[in-house]
Amino acid sequence: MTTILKLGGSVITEKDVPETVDSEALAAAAGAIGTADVEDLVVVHGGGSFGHHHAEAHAVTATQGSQDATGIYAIHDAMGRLDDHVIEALQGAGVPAVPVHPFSVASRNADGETTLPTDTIERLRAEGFVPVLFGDVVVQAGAGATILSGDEIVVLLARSLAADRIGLCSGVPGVLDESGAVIDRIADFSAVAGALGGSEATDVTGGMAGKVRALLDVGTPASIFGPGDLSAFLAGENPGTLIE
Ligand code: IP8
Repeated sequence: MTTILKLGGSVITEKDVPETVDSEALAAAAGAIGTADVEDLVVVHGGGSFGHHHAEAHAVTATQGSQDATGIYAIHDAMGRLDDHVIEALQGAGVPAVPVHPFSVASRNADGETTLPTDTIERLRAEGFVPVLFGDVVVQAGAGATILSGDEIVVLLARSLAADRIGLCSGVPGVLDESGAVIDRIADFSAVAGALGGSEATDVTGGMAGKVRALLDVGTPASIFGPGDLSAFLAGENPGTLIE
């Protein structure tokens, strides 16, 4: 049973204060992972106040690249610093976490299609490690490097590792309807298009609509839930919104 868990950047960092970890939230998430009985886990985390701050400063987005090595490294290096905190917290909670830097392995063609080879990740899992990836920069044909979001990494991994479950631990308790209530289950985008701002939203790195569409496409059952529900998800429950 392979589980891919994303810790949202807004969960583990203070989103509005540059390069600030939310140590309490990170420790709580790491503790929940450490005490859970998950046999085969891959962790991905977002950028929060580390990556996004630097990406903005260097005007790099998922589609707008840069060939400035200094700027690209500044973004990658900030994400590496956040990843150091994540690895340290996970290891401190007894999780055999080790880093896999997407910038060193992923690549994108001129159409924006991303390839993320997984042989290293699979070997790490076979050896009992928990690979930890993160939203990063990615080399893109003709554009220098662009942003590869943690959400896109989750989708790529779910496909290539034939994952059984996806969990997105986010700053919200699930996908919300027009009245602000959590939608329990989404099986069809058109049923929730109104609540999510319309079916024209297709950007997988963008808001909730793009996220839901991308997860429906993958076909792996995916739960979107808040930090308080992380233990329940890892115990096999489907808290928040189940997308399948
Ligand atoms: O927070 C973006 O990852 P996300 C990472 O999952 C960077 O969208 C480098 C901005």
